[in-house]
Amino acid sequence: MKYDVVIIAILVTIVTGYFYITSEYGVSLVPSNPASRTLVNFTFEDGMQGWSPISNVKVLHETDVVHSGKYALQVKGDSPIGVWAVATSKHVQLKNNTPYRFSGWIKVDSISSADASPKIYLKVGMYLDHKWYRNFYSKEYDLGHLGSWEYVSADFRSPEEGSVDFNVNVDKRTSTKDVYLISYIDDLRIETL
Ligand SMILES: [Ca+2]
Repeated sequence: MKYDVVIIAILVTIVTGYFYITSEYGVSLVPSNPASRTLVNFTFEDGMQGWSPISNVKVLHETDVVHSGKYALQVKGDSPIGVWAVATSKHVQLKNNTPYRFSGWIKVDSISSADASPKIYLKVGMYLDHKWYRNFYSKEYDLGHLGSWEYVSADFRSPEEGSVDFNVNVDKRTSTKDVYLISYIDDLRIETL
């Protein structure tokens, strides 16, 4: 390949997600990205994608405040003492003994609590043979920059045996605090590593 052809191939790869192999005989396409690695992608562009609120919270299909595209999910309301999660996704099946990365974007506009230090996380709840097994938490949302979108992630590996599935949650990481919040989530993804 000539130098300029290599540059063009790199640019095309970045823009399209495909790597074009050029030769004097023609051009062929090799997927370089990893759409096939994405197990689930909560973009909310086609609806609520199976998300539901817990307790007194509401989830709404959001059109004004988005991380990307035209829609996000608004999570708003009072999560009382006695529950951990604020909102939850549908359950999705996982392969056994596989490394995964959960990542996503969350924006908290307002948070208050009778407790002095309420916190908000994204969480992957893992289920083994249809019973809760363990949780994987992102770092907490940085309440020092309320109103900003923040990227959070968590890596985990699925168990070697058994039927494994998960859901994704907006979560307080405690059941002993009430929290009232106005928040948004978008582009939440689980992919294999
Ligand atoms: Ca979106």
